[in-house]
Amino acid sequence: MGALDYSLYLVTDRPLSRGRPSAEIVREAVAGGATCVQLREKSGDTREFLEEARALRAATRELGVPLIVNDRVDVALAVEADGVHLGQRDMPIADARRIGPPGWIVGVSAESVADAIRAEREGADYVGVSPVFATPTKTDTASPLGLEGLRAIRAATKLPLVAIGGIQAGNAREVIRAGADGLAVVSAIVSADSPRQAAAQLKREIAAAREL
Ligand code: TZP
Ligand code: MG
Repeated sequence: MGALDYSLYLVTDRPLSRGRPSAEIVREAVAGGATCVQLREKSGDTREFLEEARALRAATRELGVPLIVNDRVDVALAVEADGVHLGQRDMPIADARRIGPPGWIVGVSAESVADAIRAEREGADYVGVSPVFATPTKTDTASPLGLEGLRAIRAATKLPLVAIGGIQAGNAREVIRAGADGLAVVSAIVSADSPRQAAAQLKREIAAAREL
């Protein structure tokens, strides 16, 4: 797979989706302009994770957007996802590369400049800058980097940066202006009355920030 469009990177979250299936959220969000989808499952067993992954693989294929699986290299491989997203305590990049197919996308979360530099050296395809702002969606995060922290990571690596944590329409422009190539969003899309409209609004903010 060539360079991805990370502009609006939807990260799924079933508990925050108000009873709507993730495949439906994905369809709506992509209709609104989401360019990339990450399946993130933090509870349930492997079978359940796999079923979700298969459903999202079918939907994302049909929609023509890449599917990245969070944490689980085995699940990503089993459903032929486009790649995997790894945290600092997940499988190292080199191991994921060794067992993944050629051209696999390997993204890594960085909570500091040092993490981002290491991710680049180890061959990550992109860096998730985490978290930019405080968020109730993930409670075990490092302290928020803020826009300053994001700028520092921007200055330290050439890799595409996908910012995550507390991102919504009201702060989207400043995050892009601070150097993010894309916005990774959970609650502002999955919990919205209309994930389609929420995604479209975020896309407009991204476009506006890039025009400045
Ligand atoms: N990693 C760092 S913050 C976060 C993840 C998965 C959650 C972001 O959720 P939200 O609802 O977009 O703030
Ligand atoms: Mg992880």
